[in-house]
Amino acid sequence: MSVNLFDLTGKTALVTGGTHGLGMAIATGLANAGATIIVNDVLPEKLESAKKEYAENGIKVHTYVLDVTDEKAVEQVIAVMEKEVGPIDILVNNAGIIKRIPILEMKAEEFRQVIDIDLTGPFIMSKTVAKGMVERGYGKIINMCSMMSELGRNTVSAYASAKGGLKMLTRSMATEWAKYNIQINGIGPGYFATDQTAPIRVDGHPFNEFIIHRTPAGRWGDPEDLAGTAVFLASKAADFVNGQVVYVDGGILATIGKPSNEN
Ligand code: GCO
Repeated sequence: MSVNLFDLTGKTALVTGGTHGLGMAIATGLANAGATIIVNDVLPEKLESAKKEYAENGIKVHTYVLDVTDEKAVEQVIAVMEKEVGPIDILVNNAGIIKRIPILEMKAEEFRQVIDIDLTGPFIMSKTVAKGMVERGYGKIINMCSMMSELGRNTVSAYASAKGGLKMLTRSMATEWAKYNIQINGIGPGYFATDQTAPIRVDGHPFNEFIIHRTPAGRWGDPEDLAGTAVFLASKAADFVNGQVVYVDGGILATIGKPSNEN
């Protein structure tokens, strides 16, 4: 009998910040592959509107208010999630913020806030959820890295530092936890059409033109472009893949780019 390597039926996935954008697209992909979905956010109202949006697409999600940087709350709420919904088999560390401020103008507190949410949050979430995964001898952790895990850009120093660190945290988790049959990998999106990039994506904005020209695929990513990679990394098909970051970037990291007069 052939086995569907990508079937997530019977698995429970927690997607942090899965109330919009890339997180929602990933959670939708995991749900369509059979997973039961839990999402968290710090704002109850965002959870309410997300629940409705998922339901419109035929997906029932379990929602919990949780700040991924609050270690005590994470321990308490993960215990409640696992009691009410079931053991978390798949953790997607997606919740994150960005602050676009030149280094010379950025306050240390602003830098710390980005590192706290984008890097320390995944550390806290992973070490808490991994305890159960170790006991069960099974787990999948997917860390939302970025092409900023590899390259810098003006004004995003804190975000790039966090995402570079998240790549190395991914490798460190794989080093320590692979022996428990836990696979920990990252997804590195290129430039995607989301609320987070809306300010730099408006028609006529120089950065919009730059990205379209700099990306070999010639377009911004659509959040749905990420679902397949997330399902792959969450599935049996990736049981021997560990510590990797899969870049879903339209080819941007493959090239130094081309002159403005070349197609
Ligand atoms: C920016 C963008 C990037 C992308 C993404 C790229 O300001 O450069 O927001 O950070 O969102 O992270 O992988």
